[in-house]
Amino acid sequence: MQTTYIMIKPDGVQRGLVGDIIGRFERKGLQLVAMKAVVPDQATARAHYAVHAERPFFEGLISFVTSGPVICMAWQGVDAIAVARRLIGSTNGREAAPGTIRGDFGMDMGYNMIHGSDAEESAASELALWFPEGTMAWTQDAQRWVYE
Ligand code: IDP
Ligand code: MG
Repeated sequence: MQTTYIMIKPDGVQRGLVGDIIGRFERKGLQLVAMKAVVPDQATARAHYAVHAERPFFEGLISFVTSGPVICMAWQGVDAIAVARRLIGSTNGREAAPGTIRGDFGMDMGYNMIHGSDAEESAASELALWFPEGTMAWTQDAQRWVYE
C-alpha cells in the first residue's frame, strides 16, 4: 500500500474540473484519505517545488500555484504513486496521452491542472508538508452504505 499526494492546481479549480478529476481517482479504485481546499502560502509553495528552485520557470510557477485555491488530497492504494502518475499523464498537455487527465483537459506545460508525487520520498515529504495533521484511516465498503 502507498499513499500519494495529489493536488488540483488553481487552473483546474478555475476551470471547474474538480469534480471530474476527483471522479477519475474514485473510479480507479483509489481511496481518499485526506482532502482540503487552501490558497497556498509562499513558504509552502516554495517548499513543495524546491526541487525546481533553479529552473527558469520557478518564480512563475510559484505565483501561479499561490494565485488561488488548490485542492489538496491524499489517495491510497497498491502502487498508488505510479498509478496516479499514469492517470495524470505526462507534463505537457499537448503531448499527454488521451484518456489521461492532462491528455483530456490540457493544452499547456505550466497550466497542467494537477500535481502527483513522483516517488516514495517525495510522497512522504509532500504529505508531511500539506497534511501535517495527518491522514484518515477508514474502511471503504460501498455496499454496506446502500441500505441503512
Ligand atoms: P510534473 O508535474 O509532471 O511532475 P515537473 O517536471 O516536476 O512535472 O514540473 C513541475 C511543474 O512545473 C509542472 O507540473 C508544471 O506545472 C511546471 N513546469 C514544468 N516545466 C515547465 C516549463 O517548462 N514551463 C512552465 N512550467 C513548467
Ligand atoms: Mg514533478
